[in-house]
Amino acid sequence: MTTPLRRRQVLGLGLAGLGTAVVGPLLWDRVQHSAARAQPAGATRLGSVGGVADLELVASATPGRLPGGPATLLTYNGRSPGPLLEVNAGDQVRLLLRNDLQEPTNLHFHGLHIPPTGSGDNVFLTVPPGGSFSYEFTLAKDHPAGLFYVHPHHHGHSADQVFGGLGGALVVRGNLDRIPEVAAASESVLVLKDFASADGTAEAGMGMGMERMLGREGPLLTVNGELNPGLAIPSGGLLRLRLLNASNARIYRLALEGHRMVLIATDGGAIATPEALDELLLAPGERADVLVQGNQTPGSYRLLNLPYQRSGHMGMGQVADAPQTLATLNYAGSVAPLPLPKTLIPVAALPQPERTRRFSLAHAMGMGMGGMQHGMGGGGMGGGGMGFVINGQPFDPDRIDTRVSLSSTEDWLIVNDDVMDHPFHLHVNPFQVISRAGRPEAQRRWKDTLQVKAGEEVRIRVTFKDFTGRTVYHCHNLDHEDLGLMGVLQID
Ligand SMILES: [Cu+2]
Repeated sequence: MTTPLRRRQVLGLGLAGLGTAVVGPLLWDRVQHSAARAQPAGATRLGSVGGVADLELVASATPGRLPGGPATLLTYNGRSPGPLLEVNAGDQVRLLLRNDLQEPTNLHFHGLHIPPTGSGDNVFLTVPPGGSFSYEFTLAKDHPAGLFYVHPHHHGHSADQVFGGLGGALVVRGNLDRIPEVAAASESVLVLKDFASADGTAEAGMGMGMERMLGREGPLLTVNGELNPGLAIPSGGLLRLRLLNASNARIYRLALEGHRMVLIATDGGAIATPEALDELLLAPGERADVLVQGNQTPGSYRLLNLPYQRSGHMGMGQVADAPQTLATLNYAGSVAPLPLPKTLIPVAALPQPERTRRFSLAHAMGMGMGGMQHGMGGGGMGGGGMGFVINGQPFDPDRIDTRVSLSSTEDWLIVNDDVMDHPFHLHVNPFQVISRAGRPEAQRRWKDTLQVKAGEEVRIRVTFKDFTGRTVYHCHNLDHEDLGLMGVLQID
């Protein structure tokens, strides 16, 4: 997964000349853990063998280095991002999580269609400090192939732990990978994540309460833990970039100099027809799979993060006014031109909804401490009792907010009644966007995380398939989630 650095660029944030700007590779040698399992310590990639994935992730605070000095990073197996996990549809997955942190944690299998209960995608579990838990589930044989996201989801700690470095990509291989043109492409998984600088600065000049209210962004923009890694493409070649926004709150607006990005999958699902894009917006938790053709004059081209103003910033915090370089695409060699696929995988229309529900996302001032205890978590927030609510209520793990029937289909109106953007995420079942601000979506696509801008209203449709149990929906700006923007869904 990690591409050798061709050229390092230190971001224009007063960090020039501070030397190595690498998070992941530096941590490679620092892994001290040796498990009884057949995994090389410090491996960048862990996969399944013979239909069984036997995986282990150790969450710990690891000494590392960021531009500006030494820093403590939160890592899986000594790495941030954690090792790339690679499994096949139909695999039996056993994943032992060991918690070497000083606080509770757990795992969420973001985007996977697996049970939300027991040892599945159960975010109500607590793995205490020094404890461990074995997540065990089987992926259906027809589970969508795609890019998924493993990250901590312990309410009150999610944002701190993701912002500190915990998270990693999970690839499920399947039908999309067998399309000949897609199979012929070379592939890079790019985990996009911003870090606070070594002195802990997220957004300079703002109190912690305000940072958390907006959602913390860091000034160091990394790809697979590196600043400006190189990506190689031959003339005529096809490169499949699998993009994951693993940031706490940062929304990326991506563009590749001189090239269009040809979208083939959104979140965890292929689309029906490839779609050429000049730029791509990726909110936290969102993924996109794009093909890039090596059809330009050989040279170097930057993968850029274009300026994006999150709603509600009102001039506060860092909003870059110039494109920032994330990675560099370098031409090397040539091959006979590889074609783009013409069609991908049909996305069937969901049945007509049996009912429509409305979810209003907002913030609330001056909430009583009793009501906000769950929302505040361990982080504290200052700002005089400000939190976030869905339909007027902050998260309470002991309250069921929404009850649905197994196999039923519903439309959900996600209404952002706030002044901030709120990327909406539903666990376990993917959804389709029906309309945005009353305008129908051009192409059906599978989503599990969706940017909903301030003031916007989006209609999504979801069928609650296969699994009963309790799960959640929430804002994937994880500071907002920890501050209460989450609801409990019971599927009966
Ligand atoms: Cu939010």
